[in-house]
Amino acid sequence: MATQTAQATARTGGAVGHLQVEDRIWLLRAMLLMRGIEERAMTLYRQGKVPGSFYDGFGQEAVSAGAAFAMAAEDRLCILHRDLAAHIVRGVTPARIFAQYMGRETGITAGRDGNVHFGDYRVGCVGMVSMLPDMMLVATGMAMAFKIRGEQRCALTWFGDGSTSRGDFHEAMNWAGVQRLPVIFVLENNQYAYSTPLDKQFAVDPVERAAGYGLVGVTVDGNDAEAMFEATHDARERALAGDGPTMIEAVTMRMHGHAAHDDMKYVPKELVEEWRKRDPIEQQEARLREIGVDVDALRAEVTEEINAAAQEALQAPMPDPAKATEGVFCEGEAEPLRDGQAPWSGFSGAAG
Ligand SMILES: Cc1ncc(C[n+]2csc(CCOP(=O)(O)OP(=O)(O)O)c2C)c(N)n1
Ligand SMILES: [Mg+2]
Repeated sequence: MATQTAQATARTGGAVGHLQVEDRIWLLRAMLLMRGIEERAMTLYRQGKVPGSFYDGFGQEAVSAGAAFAMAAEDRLCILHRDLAAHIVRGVTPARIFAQYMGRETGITAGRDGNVHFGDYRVGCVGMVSMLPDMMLVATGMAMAFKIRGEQRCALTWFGDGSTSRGDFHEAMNWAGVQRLPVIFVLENNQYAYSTPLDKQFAVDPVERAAGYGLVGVTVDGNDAEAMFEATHDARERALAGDGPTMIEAVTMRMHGHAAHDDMKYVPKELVEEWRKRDPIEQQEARLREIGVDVDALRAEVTEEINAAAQEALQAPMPDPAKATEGVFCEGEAEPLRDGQAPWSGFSGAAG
């Protein structure tokens, strides 16, 4: 079976690929928003304003920003716990994200869940469940529906290296391969599943598993947003052409603990320092500075947006406890996922 392993090369100056300058700025913007929102949310968590725990994707921003950016409005996304930039790319506002974290009425789940389990169906996203990697099966199911209905659409889900040890991973890959479904599996290989390093998880290079199910497998520098975009764009083209699913292994590093409570003592400091030099935001900034983009102005704009959004969410009401059981089960006609108005610069038009 066709297996394609491509080590992504750094793209500079816009010489390679489909992205226009404004797209490349949008990618940086989405990553800056993700990092800024998560940093602020961690502070709010420490101040007791975010209940539960707090998970972030510091250092992994390129994986969700780049992949989500390649998907069209009519595509469907299952977004996981380190993929905030995907929500941002789909058009979920920072104020709604902060409100979600703080359990406010104006959050995506209106106070019913916190930092991880949410997805705005209005913009084509399915909220994740905790059992990993069940969203692979959900994405596979959606792709099956697209195939049966003869629709030109694609589903995508992210999942971690830890997920590959579960049966659901193999079931989803197998069915997607057998049916040649229009689905993209983004394996976010961040070196650890909680405290378990890669060499205790699998005995092979994980991308090689794609071939075992008849899928194309691609390894990408997960800290390069543009490489992530290009790999996802190619995978989507294959899917829409009827050439079946792709597994993209995005190689990156979990730079923080598993969640706010974890000091990650088990991770060698040198490893973290090594990856710090490959920060995805710094890489994208350097490229854009090289072509004359005012990155400092963009940073200032993003900071201002985050400040305003946090204030707005802090002033939002808490949900009414009397309504806690509403919206749990479907009442009346089920509302289908919608396409939304993703604010990115129209790249998907070129792809479609
Ligand atoms: C089936 C299942 N087992 C255990 C957990 C608890 N858990 C949540 S995240 C996580 C680590 C997952 O690691 P990985 O898949 O590599 O994703 P990462 O957190 O590194 O992004 C674990 C064990 C779970 N959510 N689901
Ligand atoms: Mg992991």
